[in-house]
Amino acid sequence: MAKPKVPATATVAPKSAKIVLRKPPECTCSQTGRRLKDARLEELTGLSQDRLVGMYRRMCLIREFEEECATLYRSGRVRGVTHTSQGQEATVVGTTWNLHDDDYITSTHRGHAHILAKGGDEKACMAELLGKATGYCKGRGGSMHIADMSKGILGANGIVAGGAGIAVGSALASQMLGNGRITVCFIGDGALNEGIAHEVANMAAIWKLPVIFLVENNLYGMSGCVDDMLAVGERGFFARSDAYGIPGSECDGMDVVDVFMAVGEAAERARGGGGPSFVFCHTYRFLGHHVGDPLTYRHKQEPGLWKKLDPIPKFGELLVQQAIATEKDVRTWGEEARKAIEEAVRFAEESPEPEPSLIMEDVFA
Ligand SMILES: Cc1ncc(C[n+]2csc(CCOP(=O)(O)OP(=O)(O)O)c2C)c(N)n1
Ligand SMILES: [Mg+2]
Repeated sequence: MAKPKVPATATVAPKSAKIVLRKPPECTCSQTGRRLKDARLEELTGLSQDRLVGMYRRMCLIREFEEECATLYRSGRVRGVTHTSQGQEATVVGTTWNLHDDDYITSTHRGHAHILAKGGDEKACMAELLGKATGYCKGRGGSMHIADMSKGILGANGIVAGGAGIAVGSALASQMLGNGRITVCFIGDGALNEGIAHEVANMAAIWKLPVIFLVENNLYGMSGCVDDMLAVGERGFFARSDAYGIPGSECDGMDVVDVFMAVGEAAERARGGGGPSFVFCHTYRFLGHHVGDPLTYRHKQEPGLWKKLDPIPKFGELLVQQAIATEKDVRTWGEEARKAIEEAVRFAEESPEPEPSLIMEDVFA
């Protein structure tokens, strides 16, 4: 019997697919540039210079982690499938910088950045990717199963939109306990179309739960473009949030300050008993769906256009313009991030393999 023809990877576009060049939005929704004309960054954000610098350094750490992860995967040292998020750092860090240590996040299959941005440990993450006993899941879970309850990180998730159910459960628990903690649910543009996303958005709205649905609109869910996959189209997103009765806002996901401000409003609403919010961030993944994605569905010129908006140099320049840092500081912080990740790789590589006799440990079902 002839073998069925299957594509080498699920992200290969059919030959008939129309490839559209998706430019960054001409008229950006960012409010930050306008507001910054008359204000200092510290006044606008309420963040100290140290916290602003911390934002920049965390974005650098995440970028270096992801670059290293892709290298390790290509050399065969990380196995399985690896999803990286170069380009999305501002969306993630701008969000978590609004959170307290005891607030919660739920993550996705593209979760390294979420975990590191909520204070996760890069060494334990790297060791997990390399399957070592010192990893977050003792080397048994890999990148899509990292959680750290001590940091409010309720877990990465290989089930698209699976985190949404956990996030709403977490927000319900916080409401019942009256502990004042809020939960951010990171969710992709593609994941918005999963059944559970509709179900829990409705629950969050009727119970006024302290949860923020942070939509990372990176334009694609695997090879499917958001405009083809969202019946109301990318611009119709507000029709969706209105339909749930949940306030929605959008922001420039390539601008960490803009994200910080938009999520700040949503966090204030959640902390004040005002219930859930949707924040729709326009961002982009510079690489493919996973490392090794042949990218046949995306116009070749597209990443180059978006890379001009790279959130890391952009924020570095802003810190220099505002005299919060010198160009040398910015370079040094980048180098320090690289060294921290080199150190994490060294730690992971020198760590022991999991002990085979412990294979049944932590197995509950
Ligand atoms: C329930 C479920 N359906 C399908 C998949 C396969 N899958 C993995 S990632 C993905 C796309 C998700 O797209 P999006 O939510 O936009 O996240 P992004 O990859 O862009 O970060 C799909 C369909 C899955 N893992 N789980
Ligand atoms: Mg997506």
